[in-house]
Amino acid sequence: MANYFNEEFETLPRAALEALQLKRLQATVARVYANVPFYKQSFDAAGIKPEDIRSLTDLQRLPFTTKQNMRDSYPYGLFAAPMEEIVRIHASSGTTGKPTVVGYTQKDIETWSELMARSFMAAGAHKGDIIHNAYGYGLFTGGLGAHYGAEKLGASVIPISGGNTKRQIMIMQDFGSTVLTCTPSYSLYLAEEAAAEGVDIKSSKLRVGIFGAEPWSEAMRGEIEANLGLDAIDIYGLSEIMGPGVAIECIEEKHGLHIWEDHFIPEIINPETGQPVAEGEKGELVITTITKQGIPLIRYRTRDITSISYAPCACGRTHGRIARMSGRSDDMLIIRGVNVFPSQIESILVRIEGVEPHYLLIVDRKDNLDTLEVQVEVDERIFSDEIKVLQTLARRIEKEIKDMLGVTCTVKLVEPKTIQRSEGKAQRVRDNRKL
Ligand code: DLL
Repeated sequence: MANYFNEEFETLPRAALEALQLKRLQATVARVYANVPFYKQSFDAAGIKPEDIRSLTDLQRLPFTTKQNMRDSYPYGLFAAPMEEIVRIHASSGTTGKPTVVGYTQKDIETWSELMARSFMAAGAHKGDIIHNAYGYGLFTGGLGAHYGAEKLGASVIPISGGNTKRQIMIMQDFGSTVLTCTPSYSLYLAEEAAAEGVDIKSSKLRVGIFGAEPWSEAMRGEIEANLGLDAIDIYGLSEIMGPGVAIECIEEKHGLHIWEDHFIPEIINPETGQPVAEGEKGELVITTITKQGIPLIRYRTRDITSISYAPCACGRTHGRIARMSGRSDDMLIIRGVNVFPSQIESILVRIEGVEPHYLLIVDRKDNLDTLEVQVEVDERIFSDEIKVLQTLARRIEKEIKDMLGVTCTVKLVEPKTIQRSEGKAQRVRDNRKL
């Protein structure tokens, strides 16, 4: 028998769950129509009124919401609650210079904490655990999201955040951490550093790892479990929808991530046509939030590729399961847990004198850490300059990218016309990571 944080809601029979979804959807649609001019305009343009939503399938009549829509209403335009009600603001990467901003009311923070607490329980964590939270604290939702959830669960949380790996290893051993939360790639890096320090992390008290915020694979799960000696659980989420804890695997099955359907309605669509695909078929995940107050989103295009299954699960939870994310329908990269769009790098490059708009991003993974090389053409004049001038320019670009995007890279300046031109869509990225 599984351990639930909220047994009633986690195991609601599907008919009751769907009835609850419809009620909450109707309330959300009415609220955004009344409070957010963007939704009023887009529903009016589609010729649909809140009263027209009479069944869950009517949801499909509503227009999608995209990251671009969020960008157009930067920073607070899509908020449905007055600023006095907003107690927290987070942000994630936008496609160009400006981030995507989200706001939470007190109630939103409570909901998020509960969903993270549920996620912890589903992953096999419980009160009494010592949770080593190495997700970054800050505008990124990982750190604080897991933190509040761990407290709600009643566990002891160590707010270690990211970085300073040697210290992490010491603290983990000395404090007796039983649960590790971080990106999957960082867990492997931790294991490797521990080994280099002569620490046998496998014989530590760690029992469960809750890993997400970037794509990983079954092969990586095997490697993490072998190197760290724990159960590795996949957790999914995105800032726009809430942060971590939108969906999680249960430890009983480790097969698909339960998406908390009493708060979110998932759809899987064909990213080209926008039409729903059949159960079990791959497509883009679209999520509608049905309890959020700060920034409810209707049919948000996550760009993440997965499939969904409503088959009963051994853990007893009735919420559908999404498959491990298998890619994205856009060009967003996740480099050491930081979301990066090539267009963001481009917008930095084009502002720099002497730099041509021809570039290539080479992503790799060395010793379990992501690396990014930015190759960019410079004009003839600069290229024939002294090496020192070129080096100074390269360092300057690296710094601007680090300052603006938070990602470390090496910049390689190349001769004009050396980056391959393409006849169709430019190939800006070479991702050599094998997950
Ligand atoms: O990454 C929230 C999060 C924090 C999730 C901690 C899990 C753990 P964002 O920074 O907005 O939010 O990035 C969201 O990251 O659309 C996916 O492309 C990717 N992503 C998140 N979790 C997974 C996962 C957080 N388990 C974007 N597998 C999403 C694959 C994931 N990709």
